[in-house]
Amino acid sequence: MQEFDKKEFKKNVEEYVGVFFRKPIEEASRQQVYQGVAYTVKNMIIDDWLETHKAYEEQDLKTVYYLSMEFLVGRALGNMITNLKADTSIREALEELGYDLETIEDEEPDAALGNGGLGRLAACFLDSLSTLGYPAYGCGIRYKYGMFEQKIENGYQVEVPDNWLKNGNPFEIKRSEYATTVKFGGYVRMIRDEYGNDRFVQENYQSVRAIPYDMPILGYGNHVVNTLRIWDAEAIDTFNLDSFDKGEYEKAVEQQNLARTICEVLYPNDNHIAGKELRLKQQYFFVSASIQRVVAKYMEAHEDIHKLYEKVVFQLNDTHPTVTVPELMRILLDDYYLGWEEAWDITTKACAYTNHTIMSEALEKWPIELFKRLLPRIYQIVEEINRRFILQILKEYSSDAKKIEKMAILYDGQVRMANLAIVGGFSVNGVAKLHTEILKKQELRDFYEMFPWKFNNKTNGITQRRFLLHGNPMLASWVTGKIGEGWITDLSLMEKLMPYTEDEQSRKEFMDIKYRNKVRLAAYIKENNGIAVNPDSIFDVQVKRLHEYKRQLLNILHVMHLYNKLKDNPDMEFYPRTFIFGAKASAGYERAKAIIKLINSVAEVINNDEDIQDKIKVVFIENYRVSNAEIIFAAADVSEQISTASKEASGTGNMKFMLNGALTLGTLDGANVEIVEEVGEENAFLFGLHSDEVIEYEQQGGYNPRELYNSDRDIKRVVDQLVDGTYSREDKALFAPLYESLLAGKGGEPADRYFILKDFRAYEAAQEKVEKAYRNMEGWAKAAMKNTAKCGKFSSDRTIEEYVKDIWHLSKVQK
Ligand code: CJB
Repeated sequence: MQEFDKKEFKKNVEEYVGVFFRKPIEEASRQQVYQGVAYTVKNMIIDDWLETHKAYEEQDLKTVYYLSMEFLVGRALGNMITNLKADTSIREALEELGYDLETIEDEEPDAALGNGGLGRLAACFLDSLSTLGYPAYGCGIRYKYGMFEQKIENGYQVEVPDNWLKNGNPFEIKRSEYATTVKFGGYVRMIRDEYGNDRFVQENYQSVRAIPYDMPILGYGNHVVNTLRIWDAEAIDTFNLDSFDKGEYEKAVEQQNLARTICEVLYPNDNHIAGKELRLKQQYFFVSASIQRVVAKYMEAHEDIHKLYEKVVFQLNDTHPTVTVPELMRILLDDYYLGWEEAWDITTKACAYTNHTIMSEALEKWPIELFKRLLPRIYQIVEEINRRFILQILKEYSSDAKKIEKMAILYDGQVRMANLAIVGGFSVNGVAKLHTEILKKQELRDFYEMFPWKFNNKTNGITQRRFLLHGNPMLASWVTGKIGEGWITDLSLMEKLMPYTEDEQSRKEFMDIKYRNKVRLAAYIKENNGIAVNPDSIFDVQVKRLHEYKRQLLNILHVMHLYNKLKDNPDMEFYPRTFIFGAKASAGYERAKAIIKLINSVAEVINNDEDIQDKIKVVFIENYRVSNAEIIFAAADVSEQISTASKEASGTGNMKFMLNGALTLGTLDGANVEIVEEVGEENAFLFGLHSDEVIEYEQQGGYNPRELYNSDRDIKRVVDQLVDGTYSREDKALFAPLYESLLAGKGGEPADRYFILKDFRAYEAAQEKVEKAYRNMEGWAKAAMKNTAKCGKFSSDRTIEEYVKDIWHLSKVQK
């Protein structure tokens, strides 16, 4: 990139607006100006993008292909400006044009091609890969509709389609020259080729054209631009034949429909598998297109397919892209005519798998009938992988039938994707220390015993470029003022802030910034929710997907309990609190949706009760997403990380809060364990059952919440308030499903499966400690600053360096 030239920049914006909208800039809408700015910024990085790829080719560097159904990248413009280090100059240029940068940024829809943590992690990883200068592609799907937009109507979640492409996407480039064909269905026939070899060919299939769109992923200040390649489907044009019979015509129509539906919408499930046929089509579609292109590109520059793994590594983001294993085998066997052993050697050296959850409802299993019908050749290959693997089990464990039952890839009419991913790759990693230990000792124990060398931990991380530099500019410049700007690319340097925790003036500055960020969030809440909140109150925040295991219900039951106490005892000591929630529930997840309604109903009652004099406010922020997350993290005092121990594989929101100086109130789950290790127990609030206790109860079929309910008046009171109309005057049965989930369970599921009542008193006690700690402002300020100072480990830069060293073995590009 050349030096920034303000005049040139403004001229370009005006020209783009003119060319696209035939308007002088003074008459253009804000959206049109945004488009002009976006194209201008894209223009600024195009040369770097080209040169990066040229350098990769010249240096013949190994590349990681991060295969993921989700990339929750959010908005691109602000991120690019940040990473171009052009924030100040572009801000100035825009001001001269009569706009402020934030207003223009707000015109961009979030690219919400993901549900939550898993998709956002993929986006942070791409940012780090570019910033560190490693060759990488993100490979995914260009969903026409991303994560739905959430509206709250009368307290209920309503899902609105997210038509993020309606104004086009200025940052993408359609690469029709790399289109490939992906085949579904039909049958497999064996033929004998001219050399007398048996070959398998798929016949009578339906196919779609996969078209890649590339989006640039800019490194911070280093001119490295990697690519997020997302695939769209187009129909293969079979209608241009001169004539066709009935069968051909129907097939052409079916192919059109297939192409239309595949990339239509992201499944809005988090930690839960819906098992829909279309989802398997999506998986194979983007995997097949990606792998075909990767192999073709490799062969353009190399002779020997046997060495593919020296230049290529596929990271499977959860089991969703596991068909990578048989697809690569298919290409090697059927297109390159390799023998099974050779093909298997290459495949198992090229694939690596990340596990993101132990929730059983998230374990992907496909009915064999469906899998075979949709992917007949792939199924054959999976069968052979399974056959050989079972022989291996038999060899190592002779006749231990239990081993086969647990480890087989095909079992009980199902294809078990995790087992396939483990067997078909060289690495299996969990996403936090505790999670990896649980995988090794419990969930994947048999596999760990058989392949101990494959298992490793990679504790998640987040990018400080988005979640501090961009999201919290006041704190970012304060940090830079104290310790210089090295932290932007080396977060471990934040440790240098430690001495300032002892300095009164610095603490004052730090808390003053927190206050101003609370004012910013209060303004957002006022504008979006119409609720006035007091920035002097404690901002206690739980933002994440709505899931029973994340226990938003524990949080709101505790709010109900506090309200009861205040009503009983209006003069009790009480530090004003604002409880802030933000969460989307999967569209079909009834209990999760009932919890959203409950939070809003509780908010309605409490926020309008003059008796309690605004001591408690409850706010549910509509449509929680990457762009408003940045504002929320910056303003938080308390970070609620209260999942049932063992259930949250890592969590990454916890890290974003820490970075922004919030104190964790949490269980010993996921990465909370490591956060507390870094910052010290005295600077966090821990409570609740430990993971081994939870696992032990689970092995006994649960515990008896009724005993607790009957013996603890306060618990009984809040639980009863779910069904006595306190929060649902118009319909007492509204929250009955939640009441029942706590006391009765359903369909073999234990009562209070997530130990909400069991942990209630411990949570209450921890909350009391929070209040006490906050009253000591100096102590709180010190602890908050320590959180920021000790967050170095949680940069995704650190995580990526570990993946590179232990799994991917990449070299940095020389530029
Ligand atoms: N995760 O977001 C999802 N979706 C899933 O289907 C499974 C797991 C989350 O992945 C994050 C990134 O690794 C973790 O931090 C989080 O604990 C996990 O729930």
